[in-house]
Amino acid sequence: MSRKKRLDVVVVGAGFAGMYALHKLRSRGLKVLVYEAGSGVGGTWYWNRYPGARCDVNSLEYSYQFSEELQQEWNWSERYSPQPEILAYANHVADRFDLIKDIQFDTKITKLNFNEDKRLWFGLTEQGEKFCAQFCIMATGCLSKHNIPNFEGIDNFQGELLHTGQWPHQPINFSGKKVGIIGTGSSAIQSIPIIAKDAAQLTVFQRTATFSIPAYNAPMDRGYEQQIKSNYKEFRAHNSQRYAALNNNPSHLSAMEVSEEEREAIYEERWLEGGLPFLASFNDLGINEEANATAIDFIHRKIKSAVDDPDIAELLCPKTVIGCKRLCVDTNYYKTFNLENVVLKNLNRSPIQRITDKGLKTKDAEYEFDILILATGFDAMTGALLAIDIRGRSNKTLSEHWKDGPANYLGLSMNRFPNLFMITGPGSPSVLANMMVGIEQHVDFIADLLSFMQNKDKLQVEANADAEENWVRLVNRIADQTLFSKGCNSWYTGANIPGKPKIFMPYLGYPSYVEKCNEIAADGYRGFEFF
Ligand code: N01
Repeated sequence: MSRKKRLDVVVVGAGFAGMYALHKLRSRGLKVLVYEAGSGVGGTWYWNRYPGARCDVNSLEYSYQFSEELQQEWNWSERYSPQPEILAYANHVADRFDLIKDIQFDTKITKLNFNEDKRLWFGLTEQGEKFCAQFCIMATGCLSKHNIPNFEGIDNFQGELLHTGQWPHQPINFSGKKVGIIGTGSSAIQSIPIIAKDAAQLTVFQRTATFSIPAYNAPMDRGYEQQIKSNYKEFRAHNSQRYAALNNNPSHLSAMEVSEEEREAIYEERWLEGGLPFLASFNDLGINEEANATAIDFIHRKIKSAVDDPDIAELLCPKTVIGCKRLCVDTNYYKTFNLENVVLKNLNRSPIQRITDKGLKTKDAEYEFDILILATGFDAMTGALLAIDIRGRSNKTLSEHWKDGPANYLGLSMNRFPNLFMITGPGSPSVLANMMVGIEQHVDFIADLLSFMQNKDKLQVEANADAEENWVRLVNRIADQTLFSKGCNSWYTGANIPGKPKIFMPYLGYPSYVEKCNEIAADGYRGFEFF
């Protein structure tokens, strides 16, 4: 039996959250080790290597701000960074801050059990390695457990079966190939136009149409970059005051208080600007169905003007409220359906019955493919955590604790799971804010909490049951005032995974979240219990 490693802090995952947690806590003198399932750093940007993968947040914002030198020295080449460049950035950060020596790659954690007598977490890896640590930081990512739907016959397919979230490291040659893709979320919307350029034929299987805004991606404007860099701190501080911690220029106007012409002009301007700020065109798109319907109408008209075949255009027009599912950002998505080699199939009319050895069979037809791509998303927010057998006090399992949804306090801590913290967990702004900003805020909060404990000679901390219950209620009360939780099956609510409890998971509103965290910390970490 191998010797057990004894650590102050074990971090699970070496994406941007785990990397910063390692850097921060190590700098506080703690013995930290990161376990990472992949062979390199970067998390989501390590796994999602599908063609066209890029960030939908501006490069100058989707980056760390904890080091002024780092943010000054790194130059992004495009407005929205492509996956290889973000991965290169992650590697640069790992080298620059000497992180690799404390990361163990190719290692999946299978068990984490809290021992109440020893007041330590005991862990086990897939390879049978054992370790123990006073604190566990779950930096497992919100979109890291990929979802493979339970299609009958999926193992029979003789061609190449790929998932966008587990893409191979070597390039895939689509040239002259018959390709099928299931799903039309962000991953599909980014990859379809690129694959269509090479494939002999591309068949897209759509169950739910999604709203997508053009990216208008472009080489980085060096003048703009210089302007931001000359005042980076203020730029970041300003963005942190925004609802989603993004520089999205939110409107103070209601869509219902302007004339039709004015509304059209505002939408047109936002459309030409591109990207996620479209949702900030008016201040009530997320809360008022009538206002939301005006944005839907605008985008439907855009889709119909881009797509030649009126039936295909109609099929591509989403029937849900805009924003209910994560808004997509694309380059040439809708126009791709004008290409002769691209076909769109409606799974609502003719659902998939099974995967065959040559392709797939729907209710009405059979298809043959060389390559079949599952762009079917993730068991978001909770999937990666529940994949580990986590047991807290009294041997309580996380799956039991979360049987009705992910109970938590601040998206950081859970009752009966002492000294275990999540970064961008369910209950935090996470995926509905700039992830990089949220990651740094969470890690800083946890680091300060650990220092507080050290100063007070406390060894154990966890959320108390009341704080947890009230927090979940608050997260849902806020979501219920919006259209985010209504009118579609989104991964925000777990509705994309059969059998998963349906509950809105992200906390809406980054600034108010931070305000609450700061108040709680100033009040001696109200809602946490120390032993
Ligand atoms: O996954 P998704 P994704 N039969 O869940 C369909 C982030 N991201 O990987 O909607 C048939 O959005 C499913 O259909 P339906 C971003 O936050 C960011 O694309 O459930 N179809 C849907 O069309 C994003 O939101 C970036 O009816 C099935 C698709 O598969 C998140 O990751 C880029 C099915 C899944 O879409 C997830 O995006 C990429 C079934 N059984 C991703 N099961 C950027 O930064 C699922 N589907 C730009």
